[in-house]
Amino acid sequence: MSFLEKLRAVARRNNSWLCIGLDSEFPRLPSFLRERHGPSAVLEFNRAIIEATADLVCAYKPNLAFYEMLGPLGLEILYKTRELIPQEIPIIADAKRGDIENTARAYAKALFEYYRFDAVTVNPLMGFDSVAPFLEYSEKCTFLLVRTSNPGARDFQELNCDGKPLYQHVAEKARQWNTRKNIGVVVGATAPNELAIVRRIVGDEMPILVPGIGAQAGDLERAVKNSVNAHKELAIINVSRSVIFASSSEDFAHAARHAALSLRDEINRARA
Ligand code: NUP
Repeated sequence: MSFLEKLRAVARRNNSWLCIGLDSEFPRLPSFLRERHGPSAVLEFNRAIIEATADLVCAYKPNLAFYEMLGPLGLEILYKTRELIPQEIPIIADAKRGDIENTARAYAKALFEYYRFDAVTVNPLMGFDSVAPFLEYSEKCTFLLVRTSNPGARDFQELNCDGKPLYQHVAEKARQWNTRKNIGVVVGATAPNELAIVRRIVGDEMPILVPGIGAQAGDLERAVKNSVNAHKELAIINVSRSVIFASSSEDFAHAARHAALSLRDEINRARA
């Protein structure tokens, strides 16, 4: 089953285009969990968040940084978290890889074969040969950073190159390179105009991963309207901190569910 088939099946079943970012930064976890479990609290936290939200999402997206920061234990927790997520829900590894061809091949092997993630994020700055090893996995999806959500996105991505901003060239390459139908793009919710432009460039069959709602203050309604395709789908709206850290007390999982539920419904209202 391809990533797109898996994504659409879960999105339909859960009536959701919300992706929860499992950016479970140890120091931000509820103190009672940290005191009880030490660094392993990250796994217990993820378990509770996943159990409370698995019927409300179209995907989960752990950012590897929050696991790598704990050393080998963090990587073990990442692996175990992968096993806590019901098999039918796609997992996007936010890793932002990008390197020369043989190194990229090793990155792809690690993320797709060892961890068995369904999708990864890749920084395409180094060009086609740095992306190609990921694309050989036709059932997986490779999300290319096109226009990121952070303020520094303007430093390079909006530079005028041959009459248009660099991010538009990247979106065009994403479309050209998509011969196996396994590419997605990342565009921040904080850039709603650029989202609409990128959707026009990549067409209706490519998923757009949209981070920047909540803590980064992107406008949810505009982001959704501008990123969905003609069938009002394939916009994966990621929210991390404002869902998983909705409460820092004993009720944290319940609070995360409550936040996820209202985001899911808000996304659906914007799609309608
Ligand atoms: O442009 C991007 N912006 C962004 O925030 C591309 C990303 N991959 N991200 C990631 O999305 C970021 O690293 C974090 O994992 C998540 C956003 O988290 P939050 O702002 O919802 O907490």
